[in-house]
Amino acid sequence: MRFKTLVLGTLFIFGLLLTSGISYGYERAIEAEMADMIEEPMIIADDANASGGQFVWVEGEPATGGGGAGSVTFNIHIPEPGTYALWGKVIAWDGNSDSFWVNWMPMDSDENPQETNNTEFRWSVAGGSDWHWDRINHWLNGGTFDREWEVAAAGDTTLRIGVREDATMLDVIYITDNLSADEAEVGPRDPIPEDSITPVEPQAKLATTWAALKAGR
Ligand SMILES: [Ca+2]
Ligand SMILES: [Ca+2]
Repeated sequence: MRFKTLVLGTLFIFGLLLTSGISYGYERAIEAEMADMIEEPMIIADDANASGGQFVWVEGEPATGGGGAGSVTFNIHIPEPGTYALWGKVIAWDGNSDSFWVNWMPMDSDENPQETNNTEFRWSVAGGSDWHWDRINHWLNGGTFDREWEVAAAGDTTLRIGVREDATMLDVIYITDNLSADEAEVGPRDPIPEDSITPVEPQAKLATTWAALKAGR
């Protein structure tokens, strides 16, 4: 009886080791509208179908051209070194509203692709007029490939998503160390309370408060 318990216990511990050895299993979702910095003309807009009821974009008709100004920036603490992928929950109506610039520092160079046009940071967003998930890729001149980032040490990182074409919509960013290209296997998801250890106010509310304060002077 004791032997059987010992064997079962040992098997259980081996099982735990195997499971934890495959992957650290880090994942986190962040509302786009919760960005630490929103640079105009990128703005927060309402949509009942968006996670949290809000998303970010440069407002306008998708076929008007333009773009290249505005961004959202996220300060993200990564607790474990590892290799990470990013997914975005997006809407891209057409070929004139289906790209962003993405650089994640310190893994990427801290340049402004809106000025350098460095295709290394060009994200070709999968088309679709309903909210859908798209693995962040780089759209190089020779083809489009899923991106991954090697985080050498735990610590603070800065993710910047810059506007390339107006009207491309971003609802949620999902960070994972599951590098599968299969959406069903990765299971990108909307934020849950556990994602925000320190809850933050949406930027729109901060802006409203600030405007109200100024008006009240
Ligand atoms: Ca395009
Ligand atoms: Ca959202």
